[in-house]
Amino acid sequence: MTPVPTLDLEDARLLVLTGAGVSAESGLATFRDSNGLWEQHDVQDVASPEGFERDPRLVWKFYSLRREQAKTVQPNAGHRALADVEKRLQDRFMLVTQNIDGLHQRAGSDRVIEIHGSLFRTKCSRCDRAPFDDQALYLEGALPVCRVCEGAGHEALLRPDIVWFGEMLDQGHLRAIDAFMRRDPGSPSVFLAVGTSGVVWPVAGLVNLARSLGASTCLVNAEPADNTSRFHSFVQGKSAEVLPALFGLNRAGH
Ligand code: BJW
Repeated sequence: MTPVPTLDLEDARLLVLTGAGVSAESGLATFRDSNGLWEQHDVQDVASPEGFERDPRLVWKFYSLRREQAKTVQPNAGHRALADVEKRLQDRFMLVTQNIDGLHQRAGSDRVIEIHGSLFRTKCSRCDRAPFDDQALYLEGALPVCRVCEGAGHEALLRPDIVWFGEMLDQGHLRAIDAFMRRDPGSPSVFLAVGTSGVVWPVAGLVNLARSLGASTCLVNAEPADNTSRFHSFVQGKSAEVLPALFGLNRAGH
């Protein structure tokens, strides 16, 4: 681990972006590391609308197994450090997670935007009824169908409420992030990205927006990310070790 500075958050707003690396120390596989999810699955088969159309059973199996596994693991010290700093900063804090595993909320984070969706919500593949909480596993037997569509004489499968490749992110989420970043112009702000390879857009571009608005930017990652050069500082290390130190939580009194 490289030496870890302590972030000066006095009066500052903090926007944190997390990715799969944050949950790695809880035991969940990342996507692009060796032995990651994309090494075992073709991304177009399990994480695209076309893949779902071709083989919905395969897609439901992939997400049902991840649903099952996410419930058996626990948040780690990195998740807890972020929940702790949120308690200190209150409305000066926002957490944007690309993770769909719910571990931030289980660690106590409230101000969370799940920008790529949630493993624990399901929606209709056809109509625009609101997504609903769902813990069910669809590993065998009939696949779930939308009762609303059925009532209207259409056949439509339910699908995970997850943003797949080629799909738009929620515009309300993007507006909320933009508004948070633009609030109180002139006051200090910090953008911190943790455990993400910086490969997937549009989220990989948030660092550019943050910089254009004058934020100081920091990346914490186990290895250099695709967009490392866009950050003012890079701390190489594991998030469960780096985050508590970065927020000064290892000092006496915390
Ligand atoms: C640790 C660690 C430890 C490990 N501590 N660190 C502009 C340019 C090029 C392409 C595009 C573009 N704009 C849009 C696109 C297309 C596409 C895209 O980005 N493609 C690129 C891959 C080339 N984007 C989209 O389609 C998005 N939609 C969109 O933009 O709509 C408009 C549009 C559509 C089409 C064309 C143009 C515009 C939607 C993206 C949806 C992503 N969904 C996924 C899967 C679903 C969720 C799921 O199944 O879980 O979300 S993809 C997958 O990648 C998942 C993740 O959230 C996401 C990011 O991955 P993440 O979190 O960074 O994980 P890894 O594995 O990549 O990295 C982990 C890192 O952690 C590593 O670096 C490790 O070193 C590190 N690490 N242990 C600290 N202990």
